[in-house]
Amino acid sequence: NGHDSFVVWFTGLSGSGKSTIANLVENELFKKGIKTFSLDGDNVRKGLNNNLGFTAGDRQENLRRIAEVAKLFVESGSVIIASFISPLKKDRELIKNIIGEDNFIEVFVNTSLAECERRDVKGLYKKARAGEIKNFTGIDAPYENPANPDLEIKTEEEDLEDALKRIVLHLEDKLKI
Ligand code: GGZ
Repeated sequence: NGHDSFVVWFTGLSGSGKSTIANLVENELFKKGIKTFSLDGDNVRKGLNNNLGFTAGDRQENLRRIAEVAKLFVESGSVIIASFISPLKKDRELIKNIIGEDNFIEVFVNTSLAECERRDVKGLYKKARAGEIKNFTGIDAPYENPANPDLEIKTEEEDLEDALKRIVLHLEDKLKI
């Protein structure tokens, strides 16, 4: 049962590398003639969800709306690449139920908190440690590791190119190409 529209959902800590990997995947699919559309904090939290913050309730509503939007895109025939921390199991279950299990590919970008904090690309961990940002995932808000992701990328152990190949192979299988 081949699919030509589905959602690839990247979950992982802030700074884990979700967006970097998502962009590479999008580029690879583009080369194969598959047009994708990306959803991430940059285009969603500034617009559709600009009334939401980072409490547990706001995150759930953020993710619920994104899942509903992704579902609409899937109905229109698109491949969606979504990159959100999506820290809680129950919220990821909700997302999967909205989108539909058959159309949902969960990719866990597993970078340890220690490594994300060491990289601290945007300086957010430093601010969270200083108490300047509250409810920061990994510091004073939880991240629950996915138990059974479709794919898991350990960025500290696996070469980025190898990880990319693994994801693309999985998607090619799904796309029957
Ligand atoms: C986590 C936060 C927070 C708090 C601002 N906790 O690395 P970034 O900057 O660019 O990506 C993070 C983004 C997380 O938004 P999501 O919509 O992916 O989160 S969730 O799925 O939990 O709804 C980070 C920034 O927003 N950011 N404050 N307190 N990340």
